[in-house]
Amino acid sequence: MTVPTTQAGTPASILDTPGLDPEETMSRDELEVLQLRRLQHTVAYAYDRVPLYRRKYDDAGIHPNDLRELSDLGNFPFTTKEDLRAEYPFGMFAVPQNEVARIHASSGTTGRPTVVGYTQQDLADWAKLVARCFRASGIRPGMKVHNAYGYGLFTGGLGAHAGAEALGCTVIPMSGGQTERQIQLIQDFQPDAILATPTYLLTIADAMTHMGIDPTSTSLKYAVLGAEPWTQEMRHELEVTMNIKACDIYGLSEVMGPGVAGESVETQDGSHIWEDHFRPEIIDPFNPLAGKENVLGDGEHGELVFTSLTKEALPIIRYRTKDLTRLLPGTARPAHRRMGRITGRSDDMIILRGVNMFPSQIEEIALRIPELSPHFQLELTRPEGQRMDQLTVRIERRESVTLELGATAGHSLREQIKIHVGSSCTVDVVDPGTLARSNGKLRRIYDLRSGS
Ligand code: DLL
Repeated sequence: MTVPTTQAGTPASILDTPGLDPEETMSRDELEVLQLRRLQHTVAYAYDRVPLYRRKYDDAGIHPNDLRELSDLGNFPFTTKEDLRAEYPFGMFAVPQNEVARIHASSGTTGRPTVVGYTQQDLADWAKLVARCFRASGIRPGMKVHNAYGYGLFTGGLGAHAGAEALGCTVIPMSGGQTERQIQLIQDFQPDAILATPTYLLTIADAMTHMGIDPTSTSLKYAVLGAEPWTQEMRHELEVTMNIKACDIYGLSEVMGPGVAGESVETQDGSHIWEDHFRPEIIDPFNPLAGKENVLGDGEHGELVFTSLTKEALPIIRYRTKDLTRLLPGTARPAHRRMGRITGRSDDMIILRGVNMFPSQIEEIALRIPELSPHFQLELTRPEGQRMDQLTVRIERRESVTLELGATAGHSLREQIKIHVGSSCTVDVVDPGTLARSNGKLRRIYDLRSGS
């Protein structure tokens, strides 16, 4: 999501939304008092109960008592995905197993899965925060909500489910996949809102058209989309195609799941981080030394780092998300800072002939060319005997566009990428309906370079 840099101000009417939590309307000063109290508790709690934190802090010569003001957090060591993997499965848990009410885990495609746990209190806090996001996105108690996030070990399905219930909605627990059935149920049950990844909502809209259903004619009015990067251009595409208001929801399993941050429908200017439960920091990912001088200021781009302030089963301190963004002042919830658009993850960055690029940049450029669809893949190859990597953007032309016009649009995409990203690539415009569709988080990059 592209976010304006200036603070838009907060019309009083937004803060009059019925049912807001008191923490949503408190002042920044009040919020920081609460943060410091909770932070001091969490760091001491983690040090007492989780051997990894004790070891790390002892090795670094730092103690929870050294945390006297919020910025002192910058002196504590980071926690990484590798730490969680090394402690697989339950080494990071701060409570005995009989107090763990739920376990989730990442898919673990690139190694051991990371396992996270929740006490009953954690689950209640999580549901409250997801409900907060949905309310901000326009959903109200009594509405019917179609949940197309995947149920299971992934935090999306059950996390969104509990949040919608906590808000007082009627939940339709559809999960991901079975697209035709989803569409049938949307037709029959007439939900007001849909929860899905942006690319899966695109799949649904696309399939509706193929089934002869006008996607603008459904009962849906709101969509709360997340779990993968998406752009302002994608928001526009989905809002127009489906005649809905689409807001962002952000989160990650290691920190909680969906609901760490959520966007307001009135401003649609990026997700507010719920700072009564999480303390965000931005660091330089390429110089991630501990020490508060390495924490970047608000507005500066870098890697997002989170510390949980209330979690019991899995307190997480200075977790490096690998998500690249910046912190911006709060608008619709003035005390809570917003996160800018996530440009990408540091591990999704393509380095092509020395130029850094992210799939979201291609999305942004491609969607401004009317003949091209939002369905695209990026293929990285290194042709035999060559030292340079090659990027091929494979993208579908829109249904109504001829082969010739599609090819011209492809040339234009190649030019625009050269101008805006600064690197040459090949663009292959393919027939509509030929690229794999998303069922949840879409894989955009196919890295076919030998040895990778
Ligand atoms: O994707 C949690 C979630 C579920 C969020 C449903 C929103 C909706 P993980 O599977 O642990 O958790 O993946 C977390 O997904 O570090 C980001 O890279 C990415 N991500 C999540 N939300 C957004 C978003 C869930 N709104 C990883 N925009 C994170 C961009 C997102 N990227």
